[in-house]
Amino acid sequence: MKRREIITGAAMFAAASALAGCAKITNALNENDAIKSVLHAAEPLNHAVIGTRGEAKLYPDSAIDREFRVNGFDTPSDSAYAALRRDGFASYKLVVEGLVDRPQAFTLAQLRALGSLTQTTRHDCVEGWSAIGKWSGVRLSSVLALAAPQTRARYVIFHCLDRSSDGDPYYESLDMHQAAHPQALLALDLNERPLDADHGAPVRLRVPTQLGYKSAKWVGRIEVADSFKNVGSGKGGYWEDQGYDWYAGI
Ligand SMILES: Nc1nc2c(c(=O)[nH]1)N[C@H]1C(S)=C(S)[C@@H](COP(=O)(O)O)O[C@H]1N2
Ligand SMILES: [Mo]
Repeated sequence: MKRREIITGAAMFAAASALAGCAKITNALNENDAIKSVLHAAEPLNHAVIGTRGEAKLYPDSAIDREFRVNGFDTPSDSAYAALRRDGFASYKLVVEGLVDRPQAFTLAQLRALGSLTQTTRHDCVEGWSAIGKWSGVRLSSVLALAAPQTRARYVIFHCLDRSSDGDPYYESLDMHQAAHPQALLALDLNERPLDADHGAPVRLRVPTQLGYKSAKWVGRIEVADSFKNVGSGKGGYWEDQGYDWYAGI
């Protein structure tokens, strides 16, 4: 836990680049159920061990589930989203703001120009289903680095374009440590095609080291903050506000 507390903000992004350059770390932890259950019994240890250094298993193309299930709230149908959709998201901008030195608003073309990372990983929903998909997009840490998080920054909050049936916006959050994970991806493509609306077009988060609800769809705005206590009911995400675990490590 000490480690997590002392590494914050800008320092994390230097560390992220170093991690991203490392040879692939063993997946033994992910595959060893005995070790996993011990880790789950000790949540702080789990976070420390798997939080950034463990990597989710990568699958071959032959393992891809061609029908990737759709789950969660309804695809946004408000006029703003409908307008974005109508022009193929040409007018969409991903805003990155908050405790950053250089606020950003990226078009999809600009995001794609940042370089593409592809990873075939398994999405695990707490409801008890999984699906393997080939996700491509831009590394979250690359996008954040361009915005230059301030040293006070502790969390990255993802504000989504959809709402619950009660009208509550979907949102999620990662700490700087999780956001720096080399597999944390802002996905633009699923199975080599631009994300369709139901899977979160035009941009969704994919964090294969954490449960499915962390992988926020329809991301409209990324806020870098020192706390998430003033967002939603203050627990760090829509489902966390309903009592789900914030860390949600797999
Ligand atoms: N914005 C938003 N993101 C979301 C959700 C949602 O309802 N709204 N549902 C989450 C849950 S519980 C799961 S399992 C996955 C489902 O993603 P999929 O529809 O691509 O399978 O999205 C996650 N991200
Ligand atoms: Mo889920």
